[in-house]
Amino acid sequence: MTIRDAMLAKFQQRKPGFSLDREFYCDPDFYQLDLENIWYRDWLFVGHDCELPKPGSYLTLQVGDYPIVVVRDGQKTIRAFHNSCRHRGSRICSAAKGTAAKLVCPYHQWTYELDGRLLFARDMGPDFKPAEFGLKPLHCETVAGYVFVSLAEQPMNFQPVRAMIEPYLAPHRLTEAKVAFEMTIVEKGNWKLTWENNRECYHCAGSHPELCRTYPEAPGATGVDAHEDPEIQEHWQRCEAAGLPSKFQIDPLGQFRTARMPLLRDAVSYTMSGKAAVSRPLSEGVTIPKIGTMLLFHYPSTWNHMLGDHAVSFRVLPKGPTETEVTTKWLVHKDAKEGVDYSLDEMTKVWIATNDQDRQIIEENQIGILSPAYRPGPYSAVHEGGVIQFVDWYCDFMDKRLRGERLPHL
Ligand code: 3BY
Ligand code: FES
Ligand code: FE
Repeated sequence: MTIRDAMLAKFQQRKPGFSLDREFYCDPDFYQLDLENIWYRDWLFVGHDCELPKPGSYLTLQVGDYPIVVVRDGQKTIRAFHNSCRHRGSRICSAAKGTAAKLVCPYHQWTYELDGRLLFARDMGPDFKPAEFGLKPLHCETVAGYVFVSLAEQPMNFQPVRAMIEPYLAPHRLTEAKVAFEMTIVEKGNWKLTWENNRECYHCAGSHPELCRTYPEAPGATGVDAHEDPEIQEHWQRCEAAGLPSKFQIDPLGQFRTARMPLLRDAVSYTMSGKAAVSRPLSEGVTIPKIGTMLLFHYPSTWNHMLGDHAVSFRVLPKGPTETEVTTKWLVHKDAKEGVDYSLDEMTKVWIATNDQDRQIIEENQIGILSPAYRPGPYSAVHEGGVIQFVDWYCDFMDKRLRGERLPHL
């Protein structure tokens, strides 16, 4: 039986509402199927366009086997390329971020224009045609301050993502932002465990004392049954009346969602006091005091919290069958000054603590799953509706991909 058939058989046999079999969380061959069918084919959040402020600004990342560079070209267009030289393949940019007038390979100095064209290659002979050796481009889309790339030759249609998330993000002006602080952690757990943990707040009371000061444990806030919660309904009505798109929306395949959720009591931000962390707000046109948090996820690479005063984005990247990298960025208005308009410590304290708590939970979850005694267990329908949604999305999506079925977005 091939690995593909083994995975398909597991989808056939799986008990809905239960966690997955062990292989999904640790087997290197299953991990490879995840890479090939999800990570190498879907739109992935890579960073914010404010991180590429001028021509020549670039950022790099590694998605599975693929090194990628995202760069703003001379016309200010954001482009993405395979970060692999067309001479003998060396990685070109190795810094996480930087600025370069041209992209110069460190090995033999082949020099590329910011739009990927090969400009210069020393002593390659009269027959050498530089036009044939430009950097290989990736599909790249920018929406409301978010940059997405796809490694697929024929990517999924980005239009449905754009149509849903643009109006929700627009009031938060991520295009006018700067990254005030960022942090990357590695969780020793499969990427799906990172997501399962993110999609529920069943664990919050036990693990997140700082976050629980402001973020509601009510299952509707994190999960998929917000419609049943009168407080959330009331919040949507108030926010939408004030011109802020707020209602829960999820795409037909379940891959991305937007919703604006209330915070607890008088809280307006993720601080220990619940008070705003930034006096010069990021969001604009907000005429009501409590807008809560706009939650956006897009599987498999990002979840986000948009507040009135600042925003927090999270990027997930798989590093191995049992290793996942999570990068968190705190965004403020580009003119906000540290020490004057905000204190970094006040703004970052809650999520630095929360991320570390989540890392520990995920690592313990992974260790327990690695035990041969592990068997899939039942999710709480009350608190873990979001996890059930994620796992159903994953299984359905992979099943269709492995069978070569057309997905509606394609
Ligand atoms: O990190 C998140 O986005 C979710 C919601 C709050 C905590 N966690 C369950
Ligand atoms: Fe890049 Fe030789 S590998 S110049
Ligand atoms: Fe958590």
